[in-house]
Amino acid sequence: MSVLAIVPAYNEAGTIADVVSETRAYVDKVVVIDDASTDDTAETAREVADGVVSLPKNMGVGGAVHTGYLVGTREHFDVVVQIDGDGQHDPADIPRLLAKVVEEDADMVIGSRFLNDSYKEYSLVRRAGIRFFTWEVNALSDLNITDVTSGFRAYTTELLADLSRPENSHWALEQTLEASRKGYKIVEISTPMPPETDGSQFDLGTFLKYPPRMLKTTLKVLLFR
Ligand SMILES: Nc1nc2c(ncn2[C@@H]2O[C@H](COP(=O)(O)OP(=O)(O)OP(=O)(O)O)[C@@H](O)[C@H]2O)c(=O)[nH]1
Ligand SMILES: [Mg+2]
Repeated sequence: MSVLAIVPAYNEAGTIADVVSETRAYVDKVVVIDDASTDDTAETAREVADGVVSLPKNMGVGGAVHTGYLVGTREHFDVVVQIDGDGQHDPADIPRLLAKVVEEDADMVIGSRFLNDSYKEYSLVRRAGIRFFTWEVNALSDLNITDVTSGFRAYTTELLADLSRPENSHWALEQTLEASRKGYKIVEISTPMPPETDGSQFDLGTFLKYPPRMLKTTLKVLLFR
């Protein structure tokens, strides 16, 4: 089984080298998707990664990971692992993600922070948001997952080739719902995931913008996919 790891990174110069070198131990190739970072992320990544795709402008996490999926499908890997460049995901958990693909024929494996105590370290607002999105996806599909917003995942490229281009926001909800409705097997494993201490993107403004954007994404999947 050939495995590509993709690492979305936006201004992660401080962590990207460690993430890449630790990830390399578990996969065949590591490609960093530099989302038009304004710091030294791209330069640092070029020293350690097997490949770096530098996007011409900032596309957001959805655009960055979708670029990585294209690398995986075009280079004919069997599986793509997605791991954040900020160090919140532990590369040592990658073998357990891959084991689900091999042993249980899963097409998507999600690393969940709700199957261990990590979630308790997140703010109540953030926890409520994640729980709500997860509830929504479970209600609209036959899934019973716990952490739909997790960015620590493994996929077969067969599934990735069948996914539509995601919105830049709510990519996780969108792709999970779409894959489930298309009949792919989606499972979770427990992965510790401490919250970002170095400035989170989540503030009250982000939280307020979520409901309308999420409704749009959900309706799109339900009506057109
Ligand atoms: N915030 C942000 N992250 C991006 C972007 N493009 C790629 N990324 C990367 O996508 C990954 C996930 O983004 P994070 O901002 O850490 O999202 P998160 O882990 O859900 O949220 P935090 O708990 O705040 O870290 C990180 O590796 C980022 O560097 C972008 O435009 N904005
Ligand atoms: Mg993060």
